[in-house]
Amino acid sequence: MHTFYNPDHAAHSGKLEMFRGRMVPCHEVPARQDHVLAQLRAQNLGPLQTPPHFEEAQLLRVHSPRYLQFLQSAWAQWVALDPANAERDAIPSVWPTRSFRSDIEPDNFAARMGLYSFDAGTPLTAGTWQAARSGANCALAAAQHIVQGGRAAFALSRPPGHHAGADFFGGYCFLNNAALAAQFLRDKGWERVAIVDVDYHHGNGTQAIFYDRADVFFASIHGDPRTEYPFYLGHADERGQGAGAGCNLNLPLPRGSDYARWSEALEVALKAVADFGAQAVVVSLGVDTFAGDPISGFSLQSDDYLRLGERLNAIGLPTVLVFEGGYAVEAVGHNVAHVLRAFA
Ligand code: Q9C
Ligand code: ZN
Repeated sequence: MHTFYNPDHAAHSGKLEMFRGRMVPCHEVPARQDHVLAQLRAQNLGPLQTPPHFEEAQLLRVHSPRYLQFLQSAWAQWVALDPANAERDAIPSVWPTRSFRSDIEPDNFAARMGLYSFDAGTPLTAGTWQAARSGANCALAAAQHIVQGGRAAFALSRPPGHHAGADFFGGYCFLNNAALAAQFLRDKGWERVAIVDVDYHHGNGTQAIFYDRADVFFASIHGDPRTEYPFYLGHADERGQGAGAGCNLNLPLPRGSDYARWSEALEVALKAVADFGAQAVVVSLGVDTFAGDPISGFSLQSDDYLRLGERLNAIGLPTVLVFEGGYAVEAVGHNVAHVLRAFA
């Protein structure tokens, strides 16, 4: 498996996230990617490369101009408010919920943070833009790799992406790497692309980006949003709208689900992908479905990731795998390596 890893990922290293009225250490830490890279090296799982630079125009295929403008200038504006801010991350604390306007971009920095986000668990740091930008390059490079005839490629992107929408961050995500990869494939002439999201959490950002489109199918297996983050999207009755009706498939499962139950949902998702007639697949590969994950509720075992890799390979389509969540930091390396090893 050809892997594109993010050389700049550690530039994004949030300090604290809001949890039950306190600030606690961030779960989404640089060591996550370091452990994956170490395992890929130790197990000789194929060539490892840093990605080339892709034009901003490629990001604009998925994200709005004003959101990208905000993200890349946010840290400088945060520090301009108070030089002492250089020592603390920027975290939103006010949001426009129902009945508020989102068409007018406020001048106030905190207000703009809230306009472009949906939780207080995703700190924006000095290096967030640099890291997210290079992470997106990884996803685009992996997509380019299969466009050029490769069977599969892995984007070891960090920070993750699937909670980020066209114009918002949250859930530790800023740029939607999987969506960027899928859109890249579309732009290179692949007519029908499927995204299979196996992260523990529903990929609300990816779903929203493609919800009214017939050319990109989105299937997701995740903790039931009635009890699990991101709570407000990911129900089974969300099937797509307009031209995209029927092109969205959510398979929520209860906390505690094991591989026997989870893999039944995987079969349903892969059957739908085949029925859709996908020509390529993008996998949002979160391994926070692992039993040992500190913030999630499924009970997959390390060996189950071998089954997952075999099953994804058996689809037989060109495949881009994009790293998403997984917070049992050391096990993340082994579990991702299992998927890639079994795929290859
Ligand atoms: N305070 C991904 O796996 N926080 N994002 C949960 C704990 C958000 C997970 C609540 C979890 C986001 C990419
Ligand atoms: Zn997740």
